[in-house]
Amino acid sequence: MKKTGKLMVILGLCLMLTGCTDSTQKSAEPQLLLGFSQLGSESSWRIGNTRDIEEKADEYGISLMMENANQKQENQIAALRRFIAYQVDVIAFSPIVEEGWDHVLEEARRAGIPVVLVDRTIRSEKDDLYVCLIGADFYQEGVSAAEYLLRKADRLGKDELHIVEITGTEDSTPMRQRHAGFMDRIAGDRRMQVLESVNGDFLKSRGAECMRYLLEKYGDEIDVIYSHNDEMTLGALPEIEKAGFEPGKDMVIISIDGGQEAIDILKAGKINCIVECTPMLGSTLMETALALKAGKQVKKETHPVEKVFSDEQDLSQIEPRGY
Ligand code: GZL
Repeated sequence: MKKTGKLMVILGLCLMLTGCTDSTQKSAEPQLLLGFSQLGSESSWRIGNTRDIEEKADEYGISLMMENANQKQENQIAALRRFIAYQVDVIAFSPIVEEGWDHVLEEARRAGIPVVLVDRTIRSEKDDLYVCLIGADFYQEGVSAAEYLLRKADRLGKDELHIVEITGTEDSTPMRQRHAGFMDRIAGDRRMQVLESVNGDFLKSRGAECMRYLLEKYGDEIDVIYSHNDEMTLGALPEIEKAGFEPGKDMVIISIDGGQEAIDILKAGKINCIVECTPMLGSTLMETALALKAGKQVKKETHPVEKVFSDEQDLSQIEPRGY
């Protein structure tokens, strides 16, 4: 074999080893630059949501600018302005609260950058500030929580159930709609007596504080705790036990999200019902961003299908949760 032939074989082998000849290699050029403002890291749900978005951006070959606002709206607004200045192809964000976005979203509209809402929505007089919403139907989650309680009340044969509610972040979409769905569904059922709603801001530490306050004020009068997310529920449970009560038995515990830690506690019988709220929104977000980049129409709202896990079922079949 001539020298040049040998040289070509060696070169080819080197290229193979470095993967430079890998025909399945992702395109060097990202298909799209996506700016995402994440509201914080307040819960396992949120951390799972961030991880899923990052993983799916990589999978779809999308260049992602991810900024964490650490629970502050002003940080989200600043991030959106940076994405506009950077002239990203698409902006996506999970608005921590529903109001206060008009100015910055007007700026995005004037810059010709489409905006996708992920997880939570906004309230505005204007209806052209964002292209679409990808996220749960929180009102239905509240309804599902209430429907579980109505079935539980039938099974318990109680004439009256005293309910305390630990709500998520004030003025956020999940807080407003999980409250409304639950209260609307129990309205008219004379057995259901709501003692008090307190704000736990979706945080574990605040869930514990709220539970201590409610136990000091109402004690064994409490029959039901309706908590807007697992993080606050995980904070509340030790306080219930410290006060000498058995969660899941002395008090009915209803939670929302469905992360692994809470599901394991549901299986142990200390939580009675968890309404699923999936954080796995990354694939839908990437497909939507690519469609927008290609000038295609997208659906105004996309709600993931969500389950209800409770002590009415065989819980051994629940798949690993991934968050
Ligand atoms: C719901 C999401 C909520 C979760 C909480 O989609 O916005 O925020 O239920 C999280 O765990 O903090």
